[in-house]
Amino acid sequence: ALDYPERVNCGEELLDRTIARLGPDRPAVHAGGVSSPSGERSPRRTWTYGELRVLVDRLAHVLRDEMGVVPGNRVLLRGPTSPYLAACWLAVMKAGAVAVTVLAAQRARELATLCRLARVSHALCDARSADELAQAEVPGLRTWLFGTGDAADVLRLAAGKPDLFGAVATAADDVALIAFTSGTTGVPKGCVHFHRDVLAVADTFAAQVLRPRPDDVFAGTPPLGFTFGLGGLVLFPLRVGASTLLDEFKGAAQTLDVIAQHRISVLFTAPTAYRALLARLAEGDRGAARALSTLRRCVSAGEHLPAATWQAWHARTGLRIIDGIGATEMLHIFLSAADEAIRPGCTGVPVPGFEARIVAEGPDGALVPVPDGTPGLLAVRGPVGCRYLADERQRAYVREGWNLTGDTYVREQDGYFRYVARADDMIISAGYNIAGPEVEEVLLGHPDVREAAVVGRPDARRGQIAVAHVVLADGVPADEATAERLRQHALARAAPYKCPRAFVFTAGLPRTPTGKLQRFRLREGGEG
Ligand code: 3SK
Repeated sequence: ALDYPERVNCGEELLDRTIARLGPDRPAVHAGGVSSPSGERSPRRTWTYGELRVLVDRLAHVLRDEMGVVPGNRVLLRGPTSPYLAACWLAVMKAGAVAVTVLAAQRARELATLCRLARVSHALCDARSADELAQAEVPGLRTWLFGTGDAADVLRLAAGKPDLFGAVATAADDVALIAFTSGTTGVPKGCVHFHRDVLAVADTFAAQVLRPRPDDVFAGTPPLGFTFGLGGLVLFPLRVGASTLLDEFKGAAQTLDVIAQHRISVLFTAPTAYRALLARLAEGDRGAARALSTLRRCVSAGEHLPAATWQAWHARTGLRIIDGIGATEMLHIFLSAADEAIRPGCTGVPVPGFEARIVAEGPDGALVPVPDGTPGLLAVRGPVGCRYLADERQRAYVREGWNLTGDTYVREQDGYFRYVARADDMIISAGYNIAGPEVEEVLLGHPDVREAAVVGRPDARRGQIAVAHVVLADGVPADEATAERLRQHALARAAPYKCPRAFVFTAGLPRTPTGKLQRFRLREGGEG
């Protein structure tokens, strides 16, 4: 059982306690070594745990003494992934304030809404992301920038501050973090998480499924404003004294290069990125294959990982991807499996500390468990859970003590949980229920297919028909012959009623800034 003391500060736990156990001289954070399209590499730099603590503690002094932040104040954190953004996050924790994490991709109008909902009083913002925040014109917001290089730069101010800051003795259930989710559409919801929640995700999924080591080097593509990235790139490595690359990189070529440069051993990314890496490896790039030799753990979340992608990655690299489902409401991953316990195509089993079951709504509105093998709503409970910031939707998410994540799942007889679809994404065609992800999985098994999304389109005769939006592999013609090949491929592997009745070839699929597929845009007729 997770038993945290009544007073615990997660920033202090992640930094000071780790230093107390392993000393200050281990590498903590790396940056740089990322090559631009012109081939120039950004300079590399590493901060030890001791150096990171000095930076964080000085920033905590700036927060308190210059910015006037008091415990409980909500501080917006905004910027591309960087050691400074992570240091600001840790400083906010140690100062006893509340980090309101947003994505660098969020626009002024969205930022204004988030600041209003979270009652943000202060902001710490990377100079590269400052314009949009200024345009948000948040009343009363006190914004401080880092990375300007001028006298008011928070980093300059920090340089003049003492090296040590006594962390505020927060209660285990004081609010540490507000993370926003709008799912794939809709009005944003602020998810409140406590200091103990931050530690709990590191002590459950990370400690018991991922099992990182102090000599691991972490990297990944999810931004720190997405709790998938915050956990994978900050909380999990620091909790065990490992090091982490905090820099921006994207696309298969940069990812492979970064893995090779920094000898990355733990990778966090999404299914789409694994497929893009596979496509790159298939081009026969020998250097690319060698680059992966340091990897020992690969984590996939953010979207369902099709068995075809898992198998292809395993066949190419020998590595077994650790799939997981998480949610901003739950802070991080709650169903997963590692090593020999992995069953490709199934997400896994409840992470130790969590319970999960499949339920349906009974006639009286109460939740009733459904038998194994039957699709139903995924319900989960554990050491973390959903606490929306003043939002009616709390009552729909947490029912009878269970968190209803909005996913349709099946629990197999052996206790493994298999993803079916988002509950509101089922396609109903001529009375049949079709789960888009199941058909996508079939299509992704065809070598001509790079990405696939299957959604419903209104149809006078059938109510809806399944339409496959497909990104083809390089060089495959987008023509009727290809559509026919894919149709035959699907017909040979899935019941005819599930097979797409139309194919749309597209250059890319619409995604949220956190990489989730926006099915509603495809349903509305939008493409990549
Ligand atoms: O939303 C998700 O998909 C997710 C996955 C893993 C960890 C955290 C999150 C929010």
